[in-house]
Amino acid sequence: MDLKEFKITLDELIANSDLVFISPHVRADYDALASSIAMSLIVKKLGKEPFIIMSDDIDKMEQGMKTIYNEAKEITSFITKEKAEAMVTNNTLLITVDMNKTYLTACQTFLDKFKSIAIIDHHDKDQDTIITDYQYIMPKLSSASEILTEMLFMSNVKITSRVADYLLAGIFLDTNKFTKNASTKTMETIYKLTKKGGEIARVTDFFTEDYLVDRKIQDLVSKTRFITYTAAVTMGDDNTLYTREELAKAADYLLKYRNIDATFALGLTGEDIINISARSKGTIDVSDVMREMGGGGNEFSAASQIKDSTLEDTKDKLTRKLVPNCYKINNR
Ligand SMILES: [Mn+2]
Repeated sequence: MDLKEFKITLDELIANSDLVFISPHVRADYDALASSIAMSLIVKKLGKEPFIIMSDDIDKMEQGMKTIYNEAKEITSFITKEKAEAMVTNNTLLITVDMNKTYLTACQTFLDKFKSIAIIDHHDKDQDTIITDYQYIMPKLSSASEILTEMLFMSNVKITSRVADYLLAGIFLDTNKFTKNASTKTMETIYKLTKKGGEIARVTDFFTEDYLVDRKIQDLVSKTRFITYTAAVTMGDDNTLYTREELAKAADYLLKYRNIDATFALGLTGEDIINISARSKGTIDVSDVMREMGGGGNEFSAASQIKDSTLEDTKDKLTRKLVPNCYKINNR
């Protein structure tokens, strides 16, 4: 389905609903938050009051995300999943953005209460994808923000310079600073957003790290070992807890080196919980490797979570899965 057709259907769904909720994925990132805000502006333009379901701990968000969240409260409404469940009527529409899996929405436990669900996303579908006829899922596109930018233009919604900044931040994140999976179409979207007053300099400000977090990520980077000539793996120690974002940043950082095709950062994210963040320039499909480790993603960006294992054992297992995958590529 092309976006125009989908948009016509979605506009009808919105018009025929008495309440519209928007759900980004849990542990929202810039792309999820920006696309939720954009979606809410489209709903408003159609004369309905939207609510973005946000059950993440705001205090634990990184600074740039907090800034966007606090500013966006002035132009849209955020509610917790408890409030949403209490408000849901027999004619409520749920629009999920930047995700399509049942376990990634804060409304997982009451999904059956929605009259309709529409999905706007750029991640692959799998057996956990929410079942609905209303889907616009385009795994080739850089980000949900890219899709929502086009939808804002289609809806003639006024895009302020600040909303343009948010959407640019979503694209910036999902394309590793406009370097990965950024098509001509992505560049066109960036151009359109900068014409609306969005500024890359302000966008990079969102991502400015505080010193201690940056040191932690660089420590991880310095522990990198090469499993094959082109695959880099770094592993935290038994005494350091990381956030998934920190692991993702270490993996992103390592990808900048010329000889490296794929990067893997693993570390403890909780008691007996290990996370792996994987990134690729595209030659090694990291989603294949992460699927074998119980996770998923796309060829450029994937992750997995492992319970009841040790860091060493997890690294050994990853290495065993990784070597044949690299071999496959190098002998293609
Ligand atoms: Mn995204």
